[in-house]
Amino acid sequence: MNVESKGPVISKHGTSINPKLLAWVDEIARLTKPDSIYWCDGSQEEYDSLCQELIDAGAFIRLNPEKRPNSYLCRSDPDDVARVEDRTFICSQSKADAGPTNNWVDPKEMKATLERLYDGCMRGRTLYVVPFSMGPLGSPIAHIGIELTDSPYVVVNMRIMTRMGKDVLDVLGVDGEFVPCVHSVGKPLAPGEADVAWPCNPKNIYICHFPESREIWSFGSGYGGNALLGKKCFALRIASVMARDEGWLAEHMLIVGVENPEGEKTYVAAAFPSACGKTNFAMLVPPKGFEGWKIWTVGDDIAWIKPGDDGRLYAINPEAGFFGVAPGTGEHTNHNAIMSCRANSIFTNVALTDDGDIWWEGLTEDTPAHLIDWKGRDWTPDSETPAAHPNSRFTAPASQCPSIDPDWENPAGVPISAFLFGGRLSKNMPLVFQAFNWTHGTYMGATMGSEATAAAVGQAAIRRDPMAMLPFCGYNMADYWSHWLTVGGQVDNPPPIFRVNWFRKDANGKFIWPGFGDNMRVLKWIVDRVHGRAYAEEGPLGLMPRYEDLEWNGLAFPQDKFAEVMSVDREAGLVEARDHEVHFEKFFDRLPKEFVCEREMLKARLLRSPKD
Ligand code: O2Y
Ligand code: MN
Repeated sequence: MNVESKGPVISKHGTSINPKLLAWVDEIARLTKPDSIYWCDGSQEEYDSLCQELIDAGAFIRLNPEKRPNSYLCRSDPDDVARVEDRTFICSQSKADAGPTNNWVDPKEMKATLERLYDGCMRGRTLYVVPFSMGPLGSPIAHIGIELTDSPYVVVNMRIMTRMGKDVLDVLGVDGEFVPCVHSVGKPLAPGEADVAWPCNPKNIYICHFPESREIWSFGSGYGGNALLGKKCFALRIASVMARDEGWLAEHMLIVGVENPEGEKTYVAAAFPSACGKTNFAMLVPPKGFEGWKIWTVGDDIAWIKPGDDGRLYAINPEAGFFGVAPGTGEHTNHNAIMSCRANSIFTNVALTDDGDIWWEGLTEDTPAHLIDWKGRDWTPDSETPAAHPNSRFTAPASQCPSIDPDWENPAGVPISAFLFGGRLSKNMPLVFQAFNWTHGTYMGATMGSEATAAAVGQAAIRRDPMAMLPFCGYNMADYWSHWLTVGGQVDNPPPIFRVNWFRKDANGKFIWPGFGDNMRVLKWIVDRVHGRAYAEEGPLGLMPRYEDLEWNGLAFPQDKFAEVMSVDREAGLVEARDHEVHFEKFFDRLPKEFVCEREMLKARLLRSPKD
């Protein structure tokens, strides 16, 4: 193995003096047999040099610097375009600890499979050592990971998505702890074999997590959450296990600060399943009638939340960038996201314009007359396939977001005053209500559902996605709910929990609520509840605002429409409550006993006539 032949700057072991790290890199290099090893320092020069290498390899296209400075387009293999949940494994010692919602494989068996797969898998390639911090460097809430990868695409994306480079090794020191993350595209090169632009091994993908040893091993995919191991693999699956063991929460939540005209700021964390406008909500622009209000973005996807000494919960965004879904993101729908990727960004699987910029469905009102689509083919508005892949992405520095919160890198985190759970439900679920208490709120999160694709005409299929963590909880989901109950009991005054639903439809199938910026009206009521300034009346599902409790300045939204978007159908509610039983069945005796009580109380409230 040659340690000094490839890469822009080669050093044998970077600046690390951590014997555990040095021994582990050595062990993985012996197994994977790369041609060279390169320790990333995280500098701009290194980033530029790797991007140039990716251009030379045909993987990157430099975008027009006048339109999109220091930015690149990348096209993945068409068979490697998204996270693969059916190839994601939780390899805990006991199957019951992974729980009924995770794919489980015995850790010894999986290690044997991985050793076979990884043996020589980096031949002909460079092994990059990527030290990264999830969270501001040195923050007491942050944690360090080291990713060993044979993908330069991963390295440059990790530099945007995390705090990456030699500063991390300084914080790690001689005996600091790190989460070891091994990644390979799974495509070794024989001597003299020419590489492809996007090497991968899509028929042999394994995204493996070992909760007890806190290790991540990913093989076969170079894309997104499969390969940028700081994100879903570390910050959610492994971190959820760390959080359980250490008394904190690792959540699939955005974090926003709501500032009113008096300058009072209230931080809120919110969980939404995919396709519910999570990024738009994280970067919300207040509507007409909310002059003087401001929404500040702390994070768009993940929150690490720890109890502080003052009995409150404090959150950081462990990431440093956005890996945002491109289609549907436009100037009118999300100005802040568009500004975030105006420069210094990487675009994966979007279309290329004739003047060297990027385009995707929903970016502009007018569709360009000609494009090169995400597969590199000529495209016109008459083409039958979309120009950008539906899961195409922009990787952009969070610091470029105009609404980024001044405290987004505060090592102490920001105090969380409310939790929101959302979902996409066209029927029965009101626009907003508040849980009666923490246990009830945890139950609301645990039973959260969202409509996926229509299973049949007029019939929506509801996928239960507790706390939007279904694919991301690294252990038994029922134990995770118990952990939520425990954390709630550990803080002085656990924040109130709210349920929101922007997607209710009327009898004609039209959305009742305008959504987007007008979600601010709901957020204001939530903030006012936090501060004891707003009224709520008791309903069967929770505490609900009346029409007069929301701010309507700037929006003509009649009272009868509000009644429709807030209505509770008691019969449908009972059907739903019975379905909670089905949802919980598979968790057997691990289900928190409190949930049985919550379900019975929900049924009792629904059965009681409003006049009783
Ligand atoms: O397909 C991928 O690998 C990206 S998935 C993703 C990216 C950013 C934020 N959230 C998600 C998600 O699946 O929740
Ligand atoms: Mn996500």
